[in-house]
Amino acid sequence: MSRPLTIAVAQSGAVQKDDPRQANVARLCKMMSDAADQGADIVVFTEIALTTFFPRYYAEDRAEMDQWFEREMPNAATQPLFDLARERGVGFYLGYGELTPEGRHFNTSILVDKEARIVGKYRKVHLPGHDEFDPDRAFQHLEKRYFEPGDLGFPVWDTMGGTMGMCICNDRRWPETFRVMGLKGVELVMLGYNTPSANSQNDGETAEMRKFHNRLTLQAGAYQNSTFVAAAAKAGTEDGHHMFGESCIVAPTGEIIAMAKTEDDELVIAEIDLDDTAFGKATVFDFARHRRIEHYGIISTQTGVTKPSVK
Ligand code: ING
Repeated sequence: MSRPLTIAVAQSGAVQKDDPRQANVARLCKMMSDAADQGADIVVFTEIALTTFFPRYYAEDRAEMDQWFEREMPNAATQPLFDLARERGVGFYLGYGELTPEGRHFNTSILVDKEARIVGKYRKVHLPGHDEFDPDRAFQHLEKRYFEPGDLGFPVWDTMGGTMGMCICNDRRWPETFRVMGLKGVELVMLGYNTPSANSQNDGETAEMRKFHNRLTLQAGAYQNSTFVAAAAKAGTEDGHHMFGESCIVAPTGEIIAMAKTEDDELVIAEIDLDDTAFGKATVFDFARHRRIEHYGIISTQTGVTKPSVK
């Protein structure tokens, strides 16, 4: 018995501030069409795939940034992507800025099935950066200013032949992200990321170190929860700000089985077997047999560090 699935990670090259959404969606449609030609079942697009990474810009009036958000999904700009997905019978993950009818702002991703139905929504839980202009930083990273923390938790869905979950960018740096989905039996975690090559607070940190941390977090999340991970970068230079690529697909063993070679729009495709997640879940990461939750309490009851009082 096997459950083959062809995953296409669709890395995006740079999206400039003045690039119209329609042009950006046309690029995504081109990649979806090429992926479908190569037999893809699911295409994984990136975080904030429809626009430039706008949290790098400070606006005193937050309402000025609403131009970067989608008020409904699909909408006029993204309908062609949904139409193509239905026509080609391809599911997809798409990251974008969500502005709800109640006026709430989230860094959101959706999971769309092969009939172009939105089967799942995720809202980024771990927001990096800061909420006020920080003159000490080489550049701003204002996700805490423009988004609320996600309010949907880390759901997973049984769809397209497997148990699928989503996260977004900084979420991958927190093991809780993968473990919560692992405790729900996730077999494929899809995510997008927009990660600057430079550290705005530490110019000694190299791009190589930040690429290492990207691989480390994805490989650890995959291995420690015996799940596939498919991660799509927004890469290249946007308005002078470089973001690294290295979009990749990671096996439940933690091995990277495919990786992007460029910093442009690029498909990273792998034919996987979701049954390959079973051995790890039944042996080394058989959670029911091995975990000792009586010792884990503070992971979910304590936010920051409390040092033990000296005895
Ligand atoms: N970007 C970065 C990320 O988590 C970051 C921000 C980079 C935080 C490096 C910490 C270290 O990959 C987004 N969009 O979260």
